[in-house]
Amino acid sequence: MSMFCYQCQETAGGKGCTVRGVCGKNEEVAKLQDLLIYTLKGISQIVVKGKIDVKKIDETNYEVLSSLFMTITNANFDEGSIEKQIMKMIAIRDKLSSSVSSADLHDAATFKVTSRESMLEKAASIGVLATANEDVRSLREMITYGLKGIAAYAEHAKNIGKEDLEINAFIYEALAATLDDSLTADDLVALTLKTGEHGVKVMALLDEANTSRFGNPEITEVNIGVRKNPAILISGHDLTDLEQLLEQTKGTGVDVYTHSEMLPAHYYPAFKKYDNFAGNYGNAWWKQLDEFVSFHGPILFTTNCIVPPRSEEVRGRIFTTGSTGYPGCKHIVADENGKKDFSEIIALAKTLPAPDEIETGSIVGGFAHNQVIALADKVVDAVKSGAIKKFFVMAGCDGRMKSRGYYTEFAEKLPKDTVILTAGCAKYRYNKLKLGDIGGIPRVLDAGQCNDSYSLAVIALKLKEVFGLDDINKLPIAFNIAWYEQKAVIVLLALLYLGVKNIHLGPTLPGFLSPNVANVLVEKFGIAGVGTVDDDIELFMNA
Ligand code: SF4
Ligand code: SF3
Repeated sequence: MSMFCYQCQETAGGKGCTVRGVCGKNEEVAKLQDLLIYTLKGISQIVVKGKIDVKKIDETNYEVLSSLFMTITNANFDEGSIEKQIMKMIAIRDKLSSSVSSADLHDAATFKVTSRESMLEKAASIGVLATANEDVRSLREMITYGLKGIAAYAEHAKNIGKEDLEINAFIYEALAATLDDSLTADDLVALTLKTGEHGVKVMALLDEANTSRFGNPEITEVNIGVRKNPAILISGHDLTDLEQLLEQTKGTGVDVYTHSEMLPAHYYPAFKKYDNFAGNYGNAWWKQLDEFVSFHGPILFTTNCIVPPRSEEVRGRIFTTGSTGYPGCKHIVADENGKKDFSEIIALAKTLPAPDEIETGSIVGGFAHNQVIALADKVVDAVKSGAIKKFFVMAGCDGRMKSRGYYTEFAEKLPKDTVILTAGCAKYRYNKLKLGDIGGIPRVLDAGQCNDSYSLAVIALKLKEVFGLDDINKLPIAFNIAWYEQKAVIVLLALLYLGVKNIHLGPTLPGFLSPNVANVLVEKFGIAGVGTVDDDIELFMNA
């Protein structure tokens, strides 16, 4: 076996990618990512054992977040930048370790590598399968994937100047715990829930960062057609990158369109003042292979999901920044003040044709907590009168598997007196269907990006309060979540921490769940997979 990765929903055969990732990740990238995570575990052990004050290691805190983010599915395919990051983290590690006796440290905190070759050799013995017990392995990995999601959201918040060092401290504690052979499966289950608790914290932090900087999302109609100007497509989740791009393209005659998870940026008041912020082009991440061809202009990736491009022509138009990377694509780094120079992208855009029209019309979104709570009276009345029978939280990710057609069919077949609450790129499976409204409340309410699943939890907690219930599970809300990458893992763990039961998770259950760990999730939390659309709707409506 040359590599092993089972962190995402599309893992080969539902069990693990062993030759090459279904995502396109090659053996070298997979191994280097394993080694990067291993190095972070070593750093974490040093921080925990050395009782190092996280307030005093700002650079380490940030670089740990970035490193975790680099290993999220579809974020970084560039061997060179992962290799550089490993060297950087080893240097940070060795500086920190002077305060701890090396006799107390794990190999992850002391190993040495000098070249790409020695890294690959080392990686062969420290990957996921190095943990022999499949239940311990399953829990260690679930915690690690949750931490990747936490890191991604914490990095976005930090880019806006907000941080909560308690979250960084928890990342060290949890990563160090994955090296600790004395912990039992029960200890690790408890740590998994604690990871969920920090998932709630980090999503709240990012929500606070985004809304304090860009305003509260509001109901917005987003154009999905095109204009006649040359244009740049921006994808991923980082709103500070978008803000800088809009500032730099202002008045240049170059339009900016969002792709996939950047769509919800249109809901923020701060971005409405840019006349060149033209609309959303296309659909969820996996459709980029065709959509980037017809877009014609440059594409800027601020985070995942990158799909390896089919042609050199498209590759030549892709730029990466932040934790993303792709071999042969220009990577834009921030200066010491966080400023990024996008002039090369703008200059390239001016030489290229305007996008081809692939759709026309508009879609509506912007139903984050503040907006929905402003409509609370209307929503509560609709529930009390029986006009709305049930809400369906269908947040999460989209993906390429045919079986995800389930979510489109599910949305279409849901009774007309139900409302879908969504967030994340899962929405593209049904956000362009004509599902109508209930007394002016659209039947699909999009809160935003995957991290805005936090908004859906806030809305649920508010409804619980309004209806005077003592348990979130007594609300007329069902959870039918679609997952793909590790941010969805932290969203799921956050919901479990909040006490949400009977979540259905699809289109398939994670390959990283061992049978025993899957049983714990079923018994303790009522987690289930998905069945047929008709059976599931009947089950949910009668629950
Ligand atoms: Fe396979 Fe997913 Fe890992 Fe890519 S991220 S190698 S598709 S399990
Ligand atoms: Fe999508 Fe990649 Fe997860 Fe942020 S962009 S939800 S998959």
